[in-house]
Amino acid sequence: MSNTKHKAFPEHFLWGGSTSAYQVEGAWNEGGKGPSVQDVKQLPEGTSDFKVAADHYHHYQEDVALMAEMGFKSYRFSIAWTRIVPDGDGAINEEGIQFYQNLIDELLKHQIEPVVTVYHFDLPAALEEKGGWDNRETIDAFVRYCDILFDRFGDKVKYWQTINEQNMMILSGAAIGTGSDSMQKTYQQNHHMLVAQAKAMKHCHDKLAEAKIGPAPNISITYPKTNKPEDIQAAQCFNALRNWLYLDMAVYGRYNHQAWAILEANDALPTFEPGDEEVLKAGKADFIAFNYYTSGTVEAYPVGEATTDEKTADQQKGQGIPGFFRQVPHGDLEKTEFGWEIDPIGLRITANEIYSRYALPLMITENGLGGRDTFTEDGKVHDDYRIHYLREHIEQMQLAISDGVELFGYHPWSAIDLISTHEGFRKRYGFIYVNRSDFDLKDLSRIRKDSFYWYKDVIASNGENL
Ligand code: BGP
Repeated sequence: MSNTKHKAFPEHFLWGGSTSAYQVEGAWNEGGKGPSVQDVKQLPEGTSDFKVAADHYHHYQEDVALMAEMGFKSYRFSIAWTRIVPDGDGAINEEGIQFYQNLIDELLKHQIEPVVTVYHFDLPAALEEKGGWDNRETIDAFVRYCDILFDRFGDKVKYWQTINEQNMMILSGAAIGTGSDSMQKTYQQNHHMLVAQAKAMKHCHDKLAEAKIGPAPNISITYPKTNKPEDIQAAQCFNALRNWLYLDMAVYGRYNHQAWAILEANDALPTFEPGDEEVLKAGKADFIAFNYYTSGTVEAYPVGEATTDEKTADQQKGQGIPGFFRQVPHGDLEKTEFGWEIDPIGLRITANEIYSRYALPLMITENGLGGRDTFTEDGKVHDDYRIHYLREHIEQMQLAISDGVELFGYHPWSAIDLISTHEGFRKRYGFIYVNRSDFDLKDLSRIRKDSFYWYKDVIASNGENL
């Protein structure tokens, strides 16, 4: 039990919710949109595709009205690169620009602050065909796309995030539909994304004096399995590779030394082109957005020892590099029905750790519980398990604030039901139920879950009534 003196949430705390374009919008080939890697990827059998999703593209006004009813102060969503530039680096699609103008205007009409992610797993398929992030030309295409967004939406959008969960794209490409088989190639792609991000942050600052921009990685503290020094050292390594590599770069413009050593030992060092070092140094984050679902646990992984990892395409499990670390179950934590460990205190620890290292304001851009919700005969969705999960995380968030962490926003995943990265529509996260299943689109009507009413009260009381 913590003895910390509770402080209230700051007066203008951004209570909101989160989504991403390809998981919520649908209309995958409408309005001039080009295909993204998510539209063309091979899906595991029995999993729905992203073509209709929650059909937010056609329901955005109704959805924003529901967010307003919950009292959202902010909404974190992503813009689909392929709506703005359908082939990634060619002509601008004015219809796509118009869609986001309408969405942003709708939000502002309800006094909801737009928090925009530029790129959330949905690289244009046309760029992937030209080598994707292997190809340095993708850096230029990304920066041009960002410039278009800054020019067109910069008068209305203050908060920007560059790349959602770049660390998960690199570590768990199989779950997300990104990445490559070779470790060196993967970290070369990573390097190109880091260069692209640094350039985008610089352009944002040059163009928009008032804007704030930062990265949006998934940051979770990793625990050692035991207090043996070998396990503690393994945890330090995984934290470096999974977490600090991305934040050291976004804040200090340099590679984390331990992450670099791990890459070196695995012949996976990225090649720098002349000028990269200066570019990386010049890109400065104004704040850190991070996604947190659970913590991780690792143990030492002696070279030559047979692997015991769970082989899985799930972004929260199964990481291991011989000689450094291997991920193992925590052992004492409860799990969601999809097998993700639940660790609210880990959120407080993570927030404190980030703030100690970087001393920048923090915003939580994802946190939530995926479950198979049931639409019951009384026309409701009784998702008390979600309320329980969110309540415990909000309590820890408040404790982190009481510890002195500058935390200014919370955006649970997800504002509304949408398609999971690799588990289809059956794994739901929203406050708003969308009436469809994996393969039956039904009427796509919106139903307020029990968590909707609960969160409304949390927001109205600025976090007092949990
Ligand atoms: C994060 C992603 C989201 C999202 C969420 C839940 O990794 O940024 O896009 O979907 O995790 O994951 P999943 O859908 O796999 O349950």
